[in-house]
Amino acid sequence: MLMQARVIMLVDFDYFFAQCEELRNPALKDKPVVVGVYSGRTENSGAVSTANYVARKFGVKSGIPLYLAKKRLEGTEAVFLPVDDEFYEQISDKIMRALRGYADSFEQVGIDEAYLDVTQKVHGSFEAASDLAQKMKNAVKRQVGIAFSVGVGPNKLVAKIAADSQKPDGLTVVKPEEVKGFLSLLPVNRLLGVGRKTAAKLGELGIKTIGELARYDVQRLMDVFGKNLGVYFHNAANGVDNEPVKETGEAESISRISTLKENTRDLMVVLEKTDQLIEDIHKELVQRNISFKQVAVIAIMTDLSVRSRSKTVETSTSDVEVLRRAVRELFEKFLGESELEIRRVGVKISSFAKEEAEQKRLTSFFQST
Ligand code: TTP
Ligand code: CA
Repeated sequence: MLMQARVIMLVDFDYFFAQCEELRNPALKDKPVVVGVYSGRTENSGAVSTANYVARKFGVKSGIPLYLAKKRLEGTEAVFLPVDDEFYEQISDKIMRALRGYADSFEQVGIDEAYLDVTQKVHGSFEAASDLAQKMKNAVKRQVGIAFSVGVGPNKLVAKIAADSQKPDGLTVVKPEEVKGFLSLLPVNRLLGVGRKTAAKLGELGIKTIGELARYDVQRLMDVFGKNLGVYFHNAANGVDNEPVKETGEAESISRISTLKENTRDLMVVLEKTDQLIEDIHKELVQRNISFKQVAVIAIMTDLSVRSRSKTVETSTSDVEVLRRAVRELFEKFLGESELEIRRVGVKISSFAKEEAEQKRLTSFFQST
């Protein structure tokens, strides 16, 4: 069977920590924003995690000392903020969740990058992939309020370099026939694994651009860098990369929790609230194309103690009715066992399985009959 060419995307959130800060405080948007890790020794000791593009115009970027950033931004309305990982994590999860649904397989890399294999989704078409990427950008902008850059290419290596080549809010598509031309004039340090030392070593061989590296005798590269690295450099420079997009684990549970209008022991009042939570959970379930086996309810009582009850349903399912019945059953039982009033209620599902694609299900159906 002929292997179909792959269509791979790399999504990279723009100036991520600083963009998150702009999201919760839009008044920051026109000012230089610097997010830093304060080491706490003196008021200004520490380093810049990232900065928005307004600050970058003043030469402020990831890794430089905070005192230097302060100096470069003197006389501006610059705002300096400490890193708030938990908040960025939350935003990141929201975006990742939204993106997953667009991919055949999805691999999150760190807090602000993800690879998507969309080959099937776009039937191998790079034009369709470009439209899909634009759709993703619009949807995330609308749903979460965050902008990102996308690179589209025939493999992870090209997708990544494509994404880097146009930021922020970029969309760069490199078709298979364009790969060599796209890479050839870029400096070698744009390749993963080529740091300062390697770049210097390559420079000694007269290799400055990826194109020069691509044309260089592979045997000589192997002599200088060893077999594995030599072959890797040769392939990478030629835009060859067969690394698959590896499905990364998704959050192991989905939960929603909410405060009741008034403290209660009334099952109907509780279920009215949990119905809203269930609807929300079910949306995410469908979006992520997974099914659950474990259902738990959480009750936070008026004395703020936290109680929970759980059960395992018979078969893995994504059926919202099964979820509703289980939640009802658990709360019925729980209310019979406790005396305090409930203040907040929660619903949590876990033990996920991937819902099989329709096609696979049909195939196994035919095989089993
Ligand atoms: P990057 O994707 O490298 O940078 P960025 O998202 O800030 O900017 P760009 O628009 O160029 O993509 O890093 C992602 C986040 O990781 C960044 O927002 C902050 C954090 N980070 C650090 O804390 N220290 C660092 O040295 C770097 C490079 C990033
Ligand atoms: Ca980024």
